[in-house]
Amino acid sequence: MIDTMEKSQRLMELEENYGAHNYHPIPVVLEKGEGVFVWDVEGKRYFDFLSAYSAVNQGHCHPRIIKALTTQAQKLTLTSRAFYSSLLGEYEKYITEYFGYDKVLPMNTGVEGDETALKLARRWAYDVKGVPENKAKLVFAKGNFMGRTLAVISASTDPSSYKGFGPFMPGYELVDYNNLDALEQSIKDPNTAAFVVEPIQGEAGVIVPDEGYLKGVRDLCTKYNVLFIADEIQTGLARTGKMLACDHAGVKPDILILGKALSGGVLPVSAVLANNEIMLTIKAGEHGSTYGGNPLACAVAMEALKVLKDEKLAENAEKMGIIFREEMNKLKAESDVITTVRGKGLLNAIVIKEKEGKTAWEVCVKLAEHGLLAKPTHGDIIRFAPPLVITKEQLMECVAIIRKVILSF
Ligand code: IF1
Repeated sequence: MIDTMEKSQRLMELEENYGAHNYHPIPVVLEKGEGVFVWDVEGKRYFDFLSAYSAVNQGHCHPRIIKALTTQAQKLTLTSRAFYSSLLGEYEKYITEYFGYDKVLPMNTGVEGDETALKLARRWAYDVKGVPENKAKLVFAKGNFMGRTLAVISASTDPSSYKGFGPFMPGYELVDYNNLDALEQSIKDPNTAAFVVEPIQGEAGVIVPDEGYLKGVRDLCTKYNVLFIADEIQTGLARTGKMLACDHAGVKPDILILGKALSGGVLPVSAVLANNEIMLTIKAGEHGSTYGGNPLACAVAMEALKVLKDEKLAENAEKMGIIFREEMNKLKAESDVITTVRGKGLLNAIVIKEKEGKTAWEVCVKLAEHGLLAKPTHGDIIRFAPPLVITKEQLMECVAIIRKVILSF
């Protein structure tokens, strides 16, 4: 036992000594994953309730997605966009029909998807809406999280994202999330290109807006000829109980950004979807990426999308989410450690009340000891987002673990 614990210790020290210190992980060293489970280097098994921040919605190492990956990897992995490839067009047809848009622009990481959408919005504002050069305004909701590049941290209200990285991008305006009056005040400015919003704010702590908010956003954006851009990188792809979180409200964004689970956690694949009026404003040579739309990504993304539908993962997320929140609310009634339970589908969070100096971090460390991995955000919030393939029996086992840990505080 001591011998094996030493293995974890040694590997954590390696990261500490040779890696940048831009993360503070839970002290668990993982080496294998399958479905809802991951195993550490000592062979201990855990339920994964983070799912790599919702990138492994389809479950770890999904056999169909891995097969698509390995088959394609032996054939052709990268051509660059200097040439056509045999899979790109097929993938583009598949994903645009899947989500109902004219065109897709393939990128890799989520933040590149966001950057692409911002560039498209500015270009559309100049070429289509007629905004004077360099005057386009982009509007964001406070509490947003879109990743780590300078363009998106320029819109952040979280000091841990932006502090010490200025100067920031001009032409931005921030409005309160979930506030339609504030949005209208901002976007009625005729120079407004777009409003960018997460349908449910993830990093902010799984903040679900009021019923009617997204419908209101859609209507206001239409009224003022402003693009409605939805960042569904975390909320999309069945996570919240529908294919897209916007589907709950029955609204369609002008630009849809996807990432994370678009590859089932296999490699970075993101996509920006829009209709021709917007997408065709960017011409050859004006935007791109070496790896964007590579054959490997095309093969994997198509299979990852097929798995979501074939395995009815949105339906399962919806059902399991209802049970999970019900159980967490029961627990909340029994323990004053939990102050709030919220979420949609299998994107959920509980808020932990600090008790005798015990914090959400310590709850997560104890959960890990009991075989369940989750990570705190903003000090007192714990996000619970298991792979969507979780069964009711597994979910109830996890509820029992969470119960035991919470009641021990
Ligand atoms: C990290 C949180 C999740 C995102 C939305 C774009 C991106 C993300 C809505 C960028 C990324 C991540 C990245 C991860 C932590 C994380 C996160 F805790 F910050 F809030 F998922 F819950 N839009 N989210 O959530 O995508 O460029 O990273 O592929 O370690 O920074 P990316």
